[in-house]
Amino acid sequence: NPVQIKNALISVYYKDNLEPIIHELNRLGVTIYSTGGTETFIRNLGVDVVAVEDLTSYPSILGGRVKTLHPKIFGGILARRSFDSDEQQLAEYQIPEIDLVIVDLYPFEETVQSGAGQEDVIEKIDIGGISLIRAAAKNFKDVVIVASKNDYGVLEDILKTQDGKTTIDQRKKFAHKAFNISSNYDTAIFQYFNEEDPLPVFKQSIQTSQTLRYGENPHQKGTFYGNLDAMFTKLHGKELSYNNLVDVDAAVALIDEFTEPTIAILKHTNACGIASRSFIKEAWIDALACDPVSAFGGVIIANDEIDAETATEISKIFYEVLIAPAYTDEAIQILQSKKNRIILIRQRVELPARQFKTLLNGVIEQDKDNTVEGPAQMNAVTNRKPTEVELKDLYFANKVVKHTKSNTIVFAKNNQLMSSGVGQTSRVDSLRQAVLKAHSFGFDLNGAVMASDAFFPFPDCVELAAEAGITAVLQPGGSIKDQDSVDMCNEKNISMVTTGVRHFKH
Ligand code: 93A
Repeated sequence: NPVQIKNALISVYYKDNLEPIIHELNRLGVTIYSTGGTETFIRNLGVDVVAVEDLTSYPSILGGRVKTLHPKIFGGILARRSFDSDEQQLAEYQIPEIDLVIVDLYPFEETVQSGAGQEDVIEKIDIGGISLIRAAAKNFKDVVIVASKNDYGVLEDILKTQDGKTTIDQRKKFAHKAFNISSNYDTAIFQYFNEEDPLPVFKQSIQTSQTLRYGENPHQKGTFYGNLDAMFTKLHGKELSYNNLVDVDAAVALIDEFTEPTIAILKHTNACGIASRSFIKEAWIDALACDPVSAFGGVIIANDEIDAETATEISKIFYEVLIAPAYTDEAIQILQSKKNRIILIRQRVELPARQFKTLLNGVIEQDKDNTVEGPAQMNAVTNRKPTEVELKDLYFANKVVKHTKSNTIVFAKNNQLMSSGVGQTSRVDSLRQAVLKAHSFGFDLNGAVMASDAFFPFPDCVELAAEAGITAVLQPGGSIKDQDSVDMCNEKNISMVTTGVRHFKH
């Protein structure tokens, strides 16, 4: 049911870009009601405007704190056009139906960020404007609400192409945006007063949010709280989904462990391929070789510039998201020629040091696992000590194991992931899975190394690993049966280091 706009109420803080809308409304013969500064702005454009004071027969009082808060305004916005009783009351009290509301709120956040004092900040808590937004959005069946200067363009288009008529879908969409704006606005006010919050980083990050297409599955609603624009510049593709975000988070954490040119491919937060090489193209080729089947539809992350040659190679497979610190112009051209892929440039920003998860009737929070083991933690416990080459691979494998779902076993060789067993309910199952996977993709595990995220409860893991060709093992240690595993290594003449640091990832 298209609704024709006949009366509009306009009250905006920033007047820029309003002019074309005023001219359109004027062309359509719409009566415009407006508040002080906005009214002057419109009058100066040579367009007729009715002051809200003339409608309410009340002046703006208390230095502007009360200007639109009046039944003659709110009645005209909230009246249900399909209710005879509402219509009768409008007539009785001589209230005009207002079917378009344009509001741009007092800039509360900007004022806080400018370092203004409390008195100035308090004055920027918009009361009338936020009420206008809520009222108009509530009555979206009959009213159009434009709640931010960012939407003037959309409104202008509608006015131009639909001659002042709007559809219910359009009005509902505006209402949806309006409630997003009002909830963000109130969150910002809450955060300003919330002095006891011990989590300043999150306090900031939840001030902006974006509704996701859906949550983990299409029947689940989802929202991201935070400012993705501060972390990524999107060169191409649709919006990141809930699952993309989860994977991108895992990808960023993983890649930051590596300094030499490295590419990782992730599926469901686990690396299904990763390699460090002298050149990024080689890193890609060897990361993909690990498991080209799982790589399909994955999230790819690089820690070095993507050049044209690498872009050509990457474009041969279907992926969901590609993240890199930079791309050559030619690489961008190549990558953008493929549809349905999200391409992001990552900016380095400081990330929160703590993480949260809701569970039961509360929330748990903890420090992020920011520990990386160095030479001081590498404690060789077997007769045979790891060689230089094995030690290098153990460092590599340990970084991957840290970012893989428990229980996990990682096999690596020459700075390349061979395979991993992820998220199994027993460690020995993870190991079997890793052996099977490595063989199915043609890897020879002879001379490869193994890392485990937690200790071996029994010697079976090292026994099977040695039989598969593994020559060096890394694990935190700490089992009462540690010695059994050490003895097994000695029997098989392989080396083992314990680090004392467990890397569970549930
Ligand atoms: O101080 S208020 O909360 N009281 C009100 O009744 C009211 N009505 C609109 N602020 C109010 N507004 C806000 O005034 C609008 O949200 C807008 O930001 C601003 C526009 O004022 P002017 O037209 O005088 O420049």
